[in-house]
Amino acid sequence: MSTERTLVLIKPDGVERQLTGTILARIEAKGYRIVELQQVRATRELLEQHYEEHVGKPFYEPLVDFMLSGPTVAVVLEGHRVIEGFRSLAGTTDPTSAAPGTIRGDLGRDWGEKVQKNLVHGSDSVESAEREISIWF
Ligand code: RTP
Ligand code: MG
Repeated sequence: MSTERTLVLIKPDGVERQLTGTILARIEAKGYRIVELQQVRATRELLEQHYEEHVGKPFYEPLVDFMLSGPTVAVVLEGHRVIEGFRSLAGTTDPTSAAPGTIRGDLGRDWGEKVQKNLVHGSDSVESAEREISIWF
């Protein structure tokens, strides 16, 4: 059985642009099940845990400031190979080069800023998913 759970975040740019419904509709159309969902204001402490692998990188501080700029919608998805599947649905990190047909490729904008405001986050492994779900829920 390879039913997995993954943590998806609709980041503050997605919530601000009122794309929550559009993004969730794409996820549901793909067949993934929403098992948890809540809108939250992240704290600096929460983000420090969530982004621990990026602490010290040049984009870390702008990333945290961006994530503090407004509410985030946190979602737990369940499905067959959903970790890889959601990242495929999301597209590559940079919205400019993300493929058309993906969330970032179709809906993401290049804001010309230090951090990639790329609408969504998705866990990248089973271990990350477990760790991140326990941080947000
Ligand atoms: P995510 O974790 O959000 O699903 O995205 P990802 O795996 O594609 O990207 P990752 O390398 O884990 O980076 C986390 C988030 O940091 C921002 N970032 N900006 N300016 C930059 O070069 C840069 N690099 C990363 C993005 O918001 C990225 O999603
Ligand atoms: Mg990542």
